[in-house]
Amino acid sequence: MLLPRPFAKTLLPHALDERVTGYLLDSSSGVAAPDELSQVATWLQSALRPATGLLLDRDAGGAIALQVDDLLGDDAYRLQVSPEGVRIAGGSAAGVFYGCQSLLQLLPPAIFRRSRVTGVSWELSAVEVEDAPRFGWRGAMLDVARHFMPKHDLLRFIDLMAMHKLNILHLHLTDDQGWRIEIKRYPWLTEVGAWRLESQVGADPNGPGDGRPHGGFYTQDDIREIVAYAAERFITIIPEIESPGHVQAALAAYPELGVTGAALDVWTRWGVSENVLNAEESTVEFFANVLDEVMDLFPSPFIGVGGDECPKNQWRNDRRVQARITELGLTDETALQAWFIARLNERLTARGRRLFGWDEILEGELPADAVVASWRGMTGAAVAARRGHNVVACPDNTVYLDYRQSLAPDEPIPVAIPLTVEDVYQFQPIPDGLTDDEAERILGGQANVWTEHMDSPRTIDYFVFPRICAIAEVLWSGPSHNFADFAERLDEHLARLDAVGVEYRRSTGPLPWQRRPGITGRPHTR
Ligand code: TNX
Repeated sequence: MLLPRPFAKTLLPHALDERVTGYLLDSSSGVAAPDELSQVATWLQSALRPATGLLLDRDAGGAIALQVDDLLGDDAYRLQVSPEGVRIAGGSAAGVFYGCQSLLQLLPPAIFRRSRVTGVSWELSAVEVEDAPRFGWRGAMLDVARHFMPKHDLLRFIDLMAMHKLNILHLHLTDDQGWRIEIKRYPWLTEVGAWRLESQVGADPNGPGDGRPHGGFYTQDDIREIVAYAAERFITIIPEIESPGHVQAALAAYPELGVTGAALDVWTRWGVSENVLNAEESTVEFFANVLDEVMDLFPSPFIGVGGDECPKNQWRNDRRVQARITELGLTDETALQAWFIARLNERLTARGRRLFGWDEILEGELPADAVVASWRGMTGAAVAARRGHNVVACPDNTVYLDYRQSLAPDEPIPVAIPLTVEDVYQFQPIPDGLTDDEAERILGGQANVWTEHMDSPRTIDYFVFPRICAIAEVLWSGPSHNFADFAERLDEHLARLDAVGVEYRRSTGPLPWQRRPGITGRPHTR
């Protein structure tokens, strides 16, 4: 039996077809899986146990059978529910995992509760679902630099990503306002760089600060734990170490990396600091050494080096930097930035990794293998794809989840333009006008969660949900978007988010998640 609606969705309609008998999960049910799927089986048991109280033992006979089917595409799965039981086949372990996520959605939303729920019958409708993602890069970028997210909360965020079949977590680990990863060779990066005296309040850089110290960092052991936890959920973590701008926290720790050499604080303001790296060989070496430790920790094929928003004033006005430009035979400051990125690229490619950076890295020579994150709209995506680069689409005017969610005066922070659920649902990761070959270079897209104005997991919940549900669906499903259909399924999905305890933004007004009329244009303030 096929689903009554066309399939390829991240959010499943709950009531599928009540006339057909399905399968009841009870104490006789077990999970059966070959060894290669034991990790997924364990995950499924732990997902089903808290609410149901069922053991679902591996040797109980196995009414839930997991298997790999080589005929299916890598991340694809087939999910069958009949009165005899449940069968989940995947093209790979990841595919089986996505099938398990769909299985949870077929159960009553209370399955997502973390404690025993009584009086619920854990019944599954009879279905047959075949599904596969559209894109291989279904991501979220989380900025743990502006506000540190403790490990426990980060693991929870990873679980929420997995629930939405997202598979890439781009972790923004360093910025002007904080350095969040232990680097053994340079301990002051975290001893000094992970802590700031206070934080700017709201959008006004000239207003008073909040007077509260803020900080924190992940030890290398923490990172190993986080990477493993994500891998068990088929999520790759892509670390990002910003350079040559957005580095004031590093300069506070090691002022010799800077142009002026002046003593600096870890920045307490938002925005883009003027303080950038100098162009000495020793500075390149410092950052390459940092990347070495980062590569030891993160198996990801892609390593982020940042490259965005590097103000050039200090370079323009500094004699030593100007002498370096001449010495290196470069034309100007833009070429210097490209030179810096290319030097880091050498260290990454020497270890078989690929450089990943923001679209500013297109402003100059860029190694062919580099992957470009297009954030200033979709222009960078088109340019990069035409030049032969792989692209990740994350245009700020569609998928920036720090942007406000309405024009209402009670939005926590009036950042930029409003982006409603419907707005983000219009996300088209492939820009218009590309040839088929060029379009192939778009790996997918990601939601970007910048945290200047999010100082707790609760606030992050509010900004991220339910907008990320819409982005996850766009990245999983085909190019045709039917918002009305999605909105209906989203309504059902909110019950799941409630059960998990996500403090999403509740809709107001008669047209819950719809675009407010009359709002156009790009943001000018952030
Ligand atoms: C621009 S997007 C930035 C971030 C800010 C964000 C705020 C990008 C590559 N750089 O540093 O946090 O705007 O919306």
